[in-house]
Amino acid sequence: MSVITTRREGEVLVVTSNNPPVNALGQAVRAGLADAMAEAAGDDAIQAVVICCEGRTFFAGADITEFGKPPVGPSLPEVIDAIEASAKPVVAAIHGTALGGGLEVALGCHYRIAVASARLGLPEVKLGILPGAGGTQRLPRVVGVAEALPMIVTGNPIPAAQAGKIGLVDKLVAEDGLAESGVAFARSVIGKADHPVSSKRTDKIGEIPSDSDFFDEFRKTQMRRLKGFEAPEACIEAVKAAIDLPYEEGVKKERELFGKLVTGTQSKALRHVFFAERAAAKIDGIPADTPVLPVKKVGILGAGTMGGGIAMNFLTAGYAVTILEREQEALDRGVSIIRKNYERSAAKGRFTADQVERAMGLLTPTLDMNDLADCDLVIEAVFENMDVKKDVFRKLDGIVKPGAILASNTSYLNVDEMAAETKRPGSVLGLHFFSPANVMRLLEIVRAAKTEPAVLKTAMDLAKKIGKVAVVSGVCFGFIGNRMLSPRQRAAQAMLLQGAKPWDVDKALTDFGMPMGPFQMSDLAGLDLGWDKANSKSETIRDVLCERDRRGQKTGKGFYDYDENRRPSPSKEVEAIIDEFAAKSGLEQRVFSQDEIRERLLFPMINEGAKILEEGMAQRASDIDTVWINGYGWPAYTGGPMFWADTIGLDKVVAGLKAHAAASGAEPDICKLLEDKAAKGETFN
Ligand code: 3H9
Repeated sequence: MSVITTRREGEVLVVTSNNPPVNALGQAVRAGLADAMAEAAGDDAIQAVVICCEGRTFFAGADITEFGKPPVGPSLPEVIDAIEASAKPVVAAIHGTALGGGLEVALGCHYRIAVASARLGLPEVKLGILPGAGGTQRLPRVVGVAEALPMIVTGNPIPAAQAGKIGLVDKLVAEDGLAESGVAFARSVIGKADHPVSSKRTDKIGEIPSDSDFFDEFRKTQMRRLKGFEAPEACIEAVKAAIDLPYEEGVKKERELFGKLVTGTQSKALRHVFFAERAAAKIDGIPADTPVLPVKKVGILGAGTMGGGIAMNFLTAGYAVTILEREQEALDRGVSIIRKNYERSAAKGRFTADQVERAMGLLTPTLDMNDLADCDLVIEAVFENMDVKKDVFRKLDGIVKPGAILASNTSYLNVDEMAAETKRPGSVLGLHFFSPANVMRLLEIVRAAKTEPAVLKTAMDLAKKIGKVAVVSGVCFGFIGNRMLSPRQRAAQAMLLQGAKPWDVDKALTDFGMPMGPFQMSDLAGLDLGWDKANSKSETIRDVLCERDRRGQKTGKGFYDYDENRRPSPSKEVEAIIDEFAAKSGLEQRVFSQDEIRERLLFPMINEGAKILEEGMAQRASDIDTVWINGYGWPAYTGGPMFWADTIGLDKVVAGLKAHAAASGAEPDICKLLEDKAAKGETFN
């Protein structure tokens, strides 16, 4: 059956798209829409057209899988121009999400109606491009620059009600019977003398001149978050063109900018990220009909920063949560921090007061482990020590109802050993949240040797419900993310002994786009994490820093000195300590270029990623990219560590690893998978 069908409702032609899963505007859909417009034009009995979609959503945009392939007409801009040029009014009837090219189709229509649950947006920027089918020119004309700019530059969609307020949607209609509402709306406008044409509107476009402070102010508030991304600035340029140029020339500018971005590395990388996140949700080796187990009530052990953050994820999503601590004081403190976090979010407008109370109303604090008996899932976030964890699992197994899932939030330890303490190893797995757990999007789901498929699938389903991007990892020390940190940390330390300064090392990574470098990260985490004061032998730089009470941000100094606003500056004292160690090491001192530092830090991570892949600890290379982008702030516009390695060439990575090893007089420890792929000219993704 054709993806586009038409039917007549009296004098109205109803054009319906049925292209699951998201009605992407692939070639067949575009051709079908063009044919439908021709049908409407050629039939005198037709006086109006309604465009709507079957399934879960209105058009969710251009078909991203077609990017990079030879174009097959009609193009989306041609189809939208044909809709807009129709002498008969065209109504877009929107449900689900009208995104990207989908919203551009709606903007080409003369009228837009939507159900209240619909959302509308131009998310192209998140794919490293900009709206390329007239969106940057039509949206500012329809809603004004002040509303259009943030939608185009941030890519965040807006709810239908807001779209109604700003004039993007003409009417909000009932959730049921959308096509019928479309027909009724179409009939109501048939007699009008003329119909609004987005590209010809001039009423709102002149409100903000292109040289006004508005753009600089906008850059100041928004662009820090978007640092390093090429597309946002191009979006601004396109919107300015909408103000300064006639429509046709503005469109030309938009297309020129689109063409440049879509063929660039950043867009390729961001498209990879889009598909990588979706691929990560697929679990290898489990039957398609594996059931999802019911989860209504969640137990959390530990009301500290981690436990509290984990609890918030479930509370926000509407799950009942019982949180357990050993002491009343710690429990009270944990609960009050959760409330404060919610209230802070409410103050920023992210929650209503009602939502805060609803979430807090779902929380039951307790000191008695027996209160976890009827939970469907219990996550422990207790002290990171195997004996403590084993004890917790033994106890939980005796208390929590049979069939319930028991999970550890460990960031390094062996989940198989914990599972072995229970009589239900099939129901045990790792759920590794990243701090702050209520904010960070990543969740590593650790698949233990005996974890049952249904338990894994349930965890993946829950992850989606609480808004996480989940990645499955096998059991290995540090799983995917933290395991790759270790070689980076070793490389950073080694460079200190050869003449590099902590701030030079960190800068190489922040310039690359990471939120912080290895030494800034150590200072944030605390240098005394795992440091044993009683047995300290002043053998490492860290020992000496800790002994001098330079334990990181919390003591006001670590590798850096910090002012009262926690702003770091290089420290003479640290430099002297490092010089002393460097002199003792007998290693030759030299200057490192920023390029070399970056390679020495990042190539060993790629090598470790390849080992993780070779051992089957990650299901696919793109999962590793997803972990690093969502858990550690690896710049998405490079596609993640493995995609980045592909773009620079695996042979170059191998050669770099060999050269770095030779320079330190060490044997290179290069993963065979990496070496083989490099030799064959292959890539990871
Ligand atoms: C654009 O429009 C450019 C134009 O301005 C200019 C052109 C000239 N194409 O996310 P889900 C697949 S750029 C192809 O899990 P949800 C997705 O890979 C586009 N495939 O569902 C997945 O496949 P699989 C601007 C797509 O319910 C399946 O659909 N638009 C596309 O959680 C289900 O996806 C966007 O950037 C696509 N456009 O969320 C919107 N979209 O089952 C991108 C999805 O094999 N899409 N797929 O893994 C989304 O944000 C979400 O998919 C959406 C649904 C919110 C719609």
